[in-house]
Amino acid sequence: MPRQTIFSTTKLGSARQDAVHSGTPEPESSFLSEDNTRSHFVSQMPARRECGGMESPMSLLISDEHRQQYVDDGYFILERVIPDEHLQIIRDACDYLIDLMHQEMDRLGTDHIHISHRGKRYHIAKQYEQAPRLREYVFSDLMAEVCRATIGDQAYLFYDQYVAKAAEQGIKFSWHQDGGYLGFPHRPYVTIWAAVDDMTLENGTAWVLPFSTAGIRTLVEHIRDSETGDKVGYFGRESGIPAVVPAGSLVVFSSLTFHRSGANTTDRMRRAYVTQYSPEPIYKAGTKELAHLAVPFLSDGAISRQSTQAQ
Ligand SMILES: O=C(O)CCC(=O)C(=O)O
Repeated sequence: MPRQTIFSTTKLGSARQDAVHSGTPEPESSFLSEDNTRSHFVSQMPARRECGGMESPMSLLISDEHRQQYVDDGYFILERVIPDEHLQIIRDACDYLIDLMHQEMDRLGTDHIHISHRGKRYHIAKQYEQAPRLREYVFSDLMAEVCRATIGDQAYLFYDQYVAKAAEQGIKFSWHQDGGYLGFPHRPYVTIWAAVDDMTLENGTAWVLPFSTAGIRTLVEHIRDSETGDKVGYFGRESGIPAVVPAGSLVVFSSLTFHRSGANTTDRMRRAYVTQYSPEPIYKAGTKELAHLAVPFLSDGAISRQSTQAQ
């Protein structure tokens, strides 16, 4: 059955708004703007795909409208597109990586490493090779399809990061461009934020600020928040658009797109897994030293063998 791509800008009724705020499971997920207007493209999947099936439908997932939204506003979302098997791999990786982070905190005698805070919020970066089978997702057909649609036919894994917010403790994450953490001009790369759990306003989902709302699509200077360690790049009044999406969805945005996330006020952990791909290796400004990773992924649009073989 072909997937249906819808673009809608629909005023939503108050019943729907109540459902969002009460945490009632939603029949359909969406980005909601502040004025309660839905304004994004939705790829509807009749069911989750199996891994390794005969079907190769990936090109159907990303429409011309998604591509245009990425150009115009710096983001798009794909709902329920992560195959079940990969979602399970990502979930299993969470406990494993948090355990490693605790071991490292213990070793250093601290409860705070970079922007991770023990028992509250974890940002576990560049550990994809540690967690069993995680690379299968990182270098999957799905990631390849998103890369081709956003940064083109050359792609390198630049960064990966687990972002887990503990129940009732998970603190918010400030407005930033991912490029703000890099801190120097670069050819934009793409961030693929995967919802590992159902995402709600209450559990601290991610919010994006479309280019057209921010009024800017270039890198801005970020300022470090001394309390959280977060870098902050937007101080305006816009609140952005929250990603109220089911587990298995992707929020795809540019390294120049402002985004943030809320606090987790629920009694369950909220998990997201982020991978970033660049169209070329990124070196620290004025040096030949890589800023982060540069694992070859796509070459002329094809998945490179290097990325599929275990290191
Ligand atoms: O999942 C989140 O809380 C947001 C993560 C984020 O903004 C980032 O990793 O840049």
